[in-house]
Amino acid sequence: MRRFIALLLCVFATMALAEARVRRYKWDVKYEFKSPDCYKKLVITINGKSPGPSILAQQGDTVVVEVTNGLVTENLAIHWHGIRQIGSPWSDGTEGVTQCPILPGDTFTYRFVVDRPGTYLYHAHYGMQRVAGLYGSIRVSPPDGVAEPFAYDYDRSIILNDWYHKSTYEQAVGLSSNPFVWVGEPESLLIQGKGKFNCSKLSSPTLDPAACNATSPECSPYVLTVIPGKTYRLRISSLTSLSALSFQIEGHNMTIVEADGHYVEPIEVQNLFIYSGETYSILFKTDQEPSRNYWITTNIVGRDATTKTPPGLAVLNYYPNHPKRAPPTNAPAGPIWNDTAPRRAQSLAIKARQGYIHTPPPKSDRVIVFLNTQNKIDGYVRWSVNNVSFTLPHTPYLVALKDNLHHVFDQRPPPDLLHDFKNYDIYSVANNKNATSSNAIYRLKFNTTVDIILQNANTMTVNNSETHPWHLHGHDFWVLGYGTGKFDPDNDPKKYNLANPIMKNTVPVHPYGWTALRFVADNPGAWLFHCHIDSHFYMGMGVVFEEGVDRVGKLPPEIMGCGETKGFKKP
Ligand SMILES: *[C@@H]1O[C@H](CO)[C@@H](O)[C@H](O)[C@H]1NC(C)=O
Ligand SMILES: *[C@@H]1O[C@H](CO)[C@@H](O)[C@H](O)[C@H]1NC(C)=O
Ligand SMILES: *[C@@H]1O[C@H](CO)[C@@H](O)[C@H](O)[C@H]1NC(C)=O
Ligand SMILES: *[C@@H]1O[C@H](CO)[C@@H](O)[C@H](O)[C@H]1NC(C)=O
Ligand SMILES: *[C@@H]1O[C@H](CO)[C@@H](O)[C@H](O)[C@H]1NC(C)=O
Ligand SMILES: *[C@@H]1O[C@H](CO)[C@@H](O)[C@H](O)[C@H]1NC(C)=O
Ligand SMILES: *[C@@H]1O[C@H](CO)[C@@H](O)[C@H](O)[C@H]1NC(C)=O
Ligand SMILES: *[C@@H]1O[C@H](CO)[C@@H](O)[C@H](O)[C@H]1NC(C)=O
Ligand SMILES: [Cu+2]
Repeated sequence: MRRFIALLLCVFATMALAEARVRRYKWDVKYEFKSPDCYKKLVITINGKSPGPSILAQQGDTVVVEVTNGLVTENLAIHWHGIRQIGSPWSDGTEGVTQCPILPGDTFTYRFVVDRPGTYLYHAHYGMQRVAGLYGSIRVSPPDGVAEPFAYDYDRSIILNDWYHKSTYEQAVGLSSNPFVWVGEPESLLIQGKGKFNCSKLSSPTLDPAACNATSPECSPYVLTVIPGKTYRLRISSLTSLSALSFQIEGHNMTIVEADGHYVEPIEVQNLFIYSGETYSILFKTDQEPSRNYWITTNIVGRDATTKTPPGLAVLNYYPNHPKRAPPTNAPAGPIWNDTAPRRAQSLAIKARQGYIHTPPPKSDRVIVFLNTQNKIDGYVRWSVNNVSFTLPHTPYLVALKDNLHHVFDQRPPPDLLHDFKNYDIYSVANNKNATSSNAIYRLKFNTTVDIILQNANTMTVNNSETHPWHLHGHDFWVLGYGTGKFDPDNDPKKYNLANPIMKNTVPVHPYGWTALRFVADNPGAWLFHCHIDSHFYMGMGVVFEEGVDRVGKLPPEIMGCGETKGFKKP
């Protein structure tokens, strides 16, 4: 009897926990020598790992992450990518927008609710710190008893990344120097933190023979072991600092079923294109010849890296074959890097799944057209949006807005549309390369519907336009359409997909094209919207939206301590 009561209590306790669980994490962030692609360099780790620990939670849970900055000589901030931070805008982890940086030696606690099931990410959001390896995944499962619209036997996650041997500092200093020093193509591609750089390529022999060790277990390929005859859900995310990627599993087609936390009307692909900041779930069946292993491969698209960056390789290991046994074939080649047609086709094909469609408001209250250009300011190369290259103020916007510190950032609103947008030739290098830099922001009327048109254009190089993955903090947006060429404000909106648009938090604007988004400004706070290419954002490719800041609750003092914030950090 007593045992029965104990069992009952146990059951009740589990039920209560399932309702509103708190997931606590304690993270020590520090630099360590690591060799993720065989080349040894300083990498930022969380509890000794890069990628860091995965956050596993259920819809409605509260995630509490106590972060201690052990970087000694470097500030820190961590962003929870895809989590909207409803009611907790100060936990978005965007240094300069929602908080002061976490100083070396300090501990900061992020606390937020994961309100939707799906695949999300976290990564550093201070300067170009993400490049140094601080990133990981967040997996939110649906509530108990809520079924997903597809079935699978196993659930796995991988993050794709590009990897540089230059430090974050070398990259950042080069980008902000005159003459400009571009970061170049990455040395390798990592699949779940593992890649392979050809050590023989090092031009000068290093004094330390361990500096690049081709047999280091740290850079043995990532192995995904599978059981034949099963269906796998594979969550694939990209946190590249520059590269757009293609992803293939040799001999296996993939069915896309989720994008950025939203169910997708299933589409079968042999190749998945993925941009920095995006997450996808695909299903694949282990229905191929089981006596061998297969390649999993990722390649750079959109930039000519063919002679510079080798493909990223991992192994699909059919149990019980040996996980180290190399597949008997060559890895499948990636798609042609400069063929944008299949990439546009994938973007257009992704629609919300029937039965899971959130219908967008039929009309918007405001339309903002963002012309993406590369410019020079006083001789320095920058990226601009509507001729404004973004800079962060010393006082985070959230604090400045809430405390009415009007003097800490430019109060003049940046333009919704360039006055000469109609005449702007997106195919030629702009005659006037000058732009202005500013920390001005877009203030949105609370609860209004806003359309954003991302308009791509030529860079400062003749016949060149790049792909930019734009990421919005604090919201998901509807993707209403993609187009080639110049956006036509009179006719293109008539072609918007208002029936079953996918909702996302990151979306590409393709070369010489446009992408139209819609969102409702109903999340009080200050939210960054930026190109997810680290170097592009660092060079000014971003904007900030404010909405309903008067509705934001009392700011926690822990986010203060820089610029003109009045609060002090707790002792
Ligand atoms: C590694 O680089 C060396 C020197 O460039 C080259 O000879 C060799 O073929 C490369 N190995 C591989 C596996 O690419
Ligand atoms: C390279 O790594 C292997 C495997 O860990 C190790 O046995 C070897 O000593 C390393 N070589 C050097 C030069 O450190
Ligand atoms: C994958 O799909 C292609 C068509 O898109 C088809 O030709 C091929 O047979 C499929 N492969 C497998 C393993 O199902
Ligand atoms: C890709 O680039 C090659 C030259 O590098 C060119 O011959 C080819 O026409 C280009 N293809 C596309 C689709 O632009
Ligand atoms: C561009 O900026 C430079 C430096 O501020 C200035 O000297 C030059 O006149 C500007 N050019 C144009 C076309 O505005
Ligand atoms: C961009 O800014 C420069 C300098 O502020 C200005 O002269 C130019 O007219 C602007 N260009 C456009 C397209 O608005
Ligand atoms: C936001 O707007 C919607 C539709 O116009 C309305 O139903 C809702 O009450 C508004 N919410 C707030 C908080 O004002
Ligand atoms: C740029 O593209 C145009 C049109 O395709 C072509 O006529 C021109 O020769 C190209 N210029 C260069 C420098 O490649
Ligand atoms: Cu960009």
